Amino acid sequence: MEGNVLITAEEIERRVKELAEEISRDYQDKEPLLVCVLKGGVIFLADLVRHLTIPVNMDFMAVSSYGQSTVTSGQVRILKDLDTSIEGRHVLLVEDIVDTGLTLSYLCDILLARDPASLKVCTLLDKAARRRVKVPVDYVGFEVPNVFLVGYGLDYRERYRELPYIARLEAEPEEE
Ligand code: PRP
Ligand code: 7HP
Repeated sequence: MEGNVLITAEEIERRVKELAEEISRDYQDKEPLLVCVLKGGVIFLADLVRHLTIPVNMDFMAVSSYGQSTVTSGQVRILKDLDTSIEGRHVLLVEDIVDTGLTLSYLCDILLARDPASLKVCTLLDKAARRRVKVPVDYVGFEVPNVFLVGYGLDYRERYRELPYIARLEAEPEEE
């Protein structure tokens, strides 16, 4: 995969630090709840929080839209809900990638119905060319082209999440 690197580990680290500085400024004295979307978002969250200079809480949600495929089914299922109530909380949703926007749109609807004090979205990668629904994204690490990516949390059939960089998947598979 090393020949297909799109974003290096050093570039990711630099950008994650910048995002953390921005978030720390914006959420001063708000003790936000960072909601991470498993599994892909976990690597980004883990690096992001270690550069924050404010206290935060964390909780996790798991949803599934892609299954074993590289194309979205358009259907989102909750596999694991939050442990905590978000009513009155400043919630920051942390994602690895926004692609069609279907997952995020569904998640925002669910979370907004629970009356948070605010809801914002932070994504490491934004594949805007593939967007099918309009979704608000407040913090973006990198805009990425319309190719299938792996690494730094992103998988293809549960592989490659552990790569420290983001790469284009070699021999992109046929759509299923
Ligand atoms: C990926 C990613 C986002 C979603 C984005 O999750 O982490 O949650 O797809 O795609 P969309 O904007 O087209 O909805 P996936 O369902 O692959 O689960 P994973 O994080 O466990 O790999
Ligand atoms: C989901 C996803 N997972 C891995 N690589 C990509 O490029 C992706 N887009 N949406």
